[in-house]
Amino acid sequence: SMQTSPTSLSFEGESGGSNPASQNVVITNNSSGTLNWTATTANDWITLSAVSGSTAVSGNSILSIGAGLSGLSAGTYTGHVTVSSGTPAADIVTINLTVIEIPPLIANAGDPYSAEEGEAVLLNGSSSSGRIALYEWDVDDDGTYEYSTTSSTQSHTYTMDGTYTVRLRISDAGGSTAEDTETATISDSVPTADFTADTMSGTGSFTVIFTNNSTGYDQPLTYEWDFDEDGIIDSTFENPSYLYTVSDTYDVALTVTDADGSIDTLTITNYITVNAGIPGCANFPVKKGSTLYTEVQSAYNVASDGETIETQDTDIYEDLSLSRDVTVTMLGGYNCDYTGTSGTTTINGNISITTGTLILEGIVLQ
Ligand SMILES: [Ca+2]
Ligand SMILES: [Ca+2]
Ligand SMILES: [Ca+2]
Ligand SMILES: [Ca+2]
Repeated sequence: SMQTSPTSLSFEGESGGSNPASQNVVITNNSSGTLNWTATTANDWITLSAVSGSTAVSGNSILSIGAGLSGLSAGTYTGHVTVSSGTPAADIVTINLTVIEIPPLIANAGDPYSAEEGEAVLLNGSSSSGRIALYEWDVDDDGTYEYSTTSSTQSHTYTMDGTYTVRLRISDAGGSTAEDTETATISDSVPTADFTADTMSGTGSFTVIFTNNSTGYDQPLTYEWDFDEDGIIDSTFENPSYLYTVSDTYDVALTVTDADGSIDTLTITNYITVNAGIPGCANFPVKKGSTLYTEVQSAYNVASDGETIETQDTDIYEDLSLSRDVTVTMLGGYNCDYTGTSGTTTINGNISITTGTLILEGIVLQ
């Protein structure tokens, strides 16, 4: 007798797509003579590798069965293959075919995008549908696609503010395409003003060195400093220094402007405190000849060889750089009007001498 196995096969494919792989049935000869068989089907979408064959005693033959999708719309189909050996018994192989509708190719470039220049935007084409093989993004709709990817999302960073049209083009494996556009609104970045000072309080007169810590995307930044809260700009340097001479507390304000005109201002109230030198004294703790100075360095710079610099009985916060070929005497501890001495002067700071001579009396170096 003859045996055909299996007795049913199932196929699946996409409408208009490529045919599914063929599957085999095995025809086994269990009789005592050569088996001559025929294979027939009434279904024109079923293909057979052979319509007849001979199978030796105890041997078997392979019949390959396929399903052709051409012309078939989406749905389920059932057909049959009849394997007959001429004897009354015939084997029936049931063929099941499911044809899936291919979803149409529809591009969706996502929802409106918004970000600040310099920030990454995640372009999202995941709401597109169809058998998508490729996503291409033209981030500024100039006809040149910046990205080509199999992923439905793509990160992009706009370097300039503005309103852009983003175009998504999707393709399937067969080369069909669909497109969609979306708007990307990219805002201008604003700088952040920030600064510190090397010292925030002192006595008499002293110099404060300010350090800019502002940040901004639109470089370069420009700087406007007001050290004494009078509304008048005192410096446009990035890291300026300022000599305070009048006892008071001072707000310090830094306004930064970025390359395309965005502005930020930081005002730190009561940032710098200047304490009076000797109570009741004007803040001129240094005197040379008949001239009063707020700083030792200023007096030294114009001192002649053999001259004397007088300083008041107070703390002076100052670094000194002595590099002139002169011998200068510094006398400390003077009272308000320099009519006599009442103590010592304390110099808080570094003194470097590269040439010349400095003679100190009544001076304490901290
Ligand atoms: Ca482009
Ligand atoms: Ca900008
Ligand atoms: Ca800006
Ligand atoms: Ca000012």
